[in-house]
Amino acid sequence: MKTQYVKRYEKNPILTTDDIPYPVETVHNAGVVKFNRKYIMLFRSHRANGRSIIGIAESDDGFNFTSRTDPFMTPSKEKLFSEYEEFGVEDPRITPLEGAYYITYSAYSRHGVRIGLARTEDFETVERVAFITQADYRNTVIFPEKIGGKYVKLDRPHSDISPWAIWISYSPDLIHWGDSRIVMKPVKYHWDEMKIGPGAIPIRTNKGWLNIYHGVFPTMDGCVYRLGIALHKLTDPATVMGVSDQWILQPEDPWEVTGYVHNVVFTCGAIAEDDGTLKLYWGGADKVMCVGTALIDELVNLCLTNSRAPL
Ligand code: BMA
Repeated sequence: MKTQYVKRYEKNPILTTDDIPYPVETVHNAGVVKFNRKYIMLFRSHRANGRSIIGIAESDDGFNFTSRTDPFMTPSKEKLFSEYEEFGVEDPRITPLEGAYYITYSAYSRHGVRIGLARTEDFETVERVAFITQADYRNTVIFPEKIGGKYVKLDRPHSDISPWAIWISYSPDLIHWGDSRIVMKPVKYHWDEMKIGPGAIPIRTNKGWLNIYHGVFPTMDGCVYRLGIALHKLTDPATVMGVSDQWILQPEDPWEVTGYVHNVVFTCGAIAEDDGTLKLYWGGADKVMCVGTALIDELVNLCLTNSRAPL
């Protein structure tokens, strides 16, 4: 018998290249947020030159999405930003904060990969704010509220000495970040032993912040990307109260097993609904977008009752 923490939507995949009215090779790794009673999805697409842009799709129910006719973000032409985005923009995450929506994305260039911060109030126009890391960072999620008077982010610096892990840092203004500390590491000979990185924007629950992250396991047949969960203390998210020992989602459907990159489920967004359910969005094999539902309480309990050490 297999326990299912995430129930896949029966009509997956929910967005594919066939749905996009401009030429793209992939549709995946999307941030999702509720805005004006609609669901807004910002998704990553490879163009046929192998570099990525960010598109936008909308939905009334969180399952059926329609793409707009034009991409939402392409590499910036503005002087400061263009130098660091020339190879593409990837993996957007959207944090609702103080009446605006902040988008963190991976900016690729000849100088490496770093995290850009953009801002929109209406999902019609978008402005670049700043780069909020140096090179060799990916997977940045900003918490949807200030904690202890500071903005808080989780991200994943590259590392050669220790397996790639999740770090926390703090900011007074969303631009300058510091007080960084490691909060969670991969576990040796475990499903996430090679690297881990933050996925969806942390979800506030009454027992803590639910962090849905990805973990990577190397095999003779290439890497497998799965999703796991951790619970961080509400008032002090540097404290991890529990990390589920088991994954909650792994590549199983044909479009998760085979695609642009095989054996990948990768999340950049989830929506907590008022009825205690979660809509979890993930890219399948770096090629299509999928959705599933879960019970938030069940995930929280899994973090607390069947946990492994965070560090
Ligand atoms: C990571 C990133 C993700 C991608 C994953 C699997 O390094 O590039 O955007 O989904 O690999 O290919």
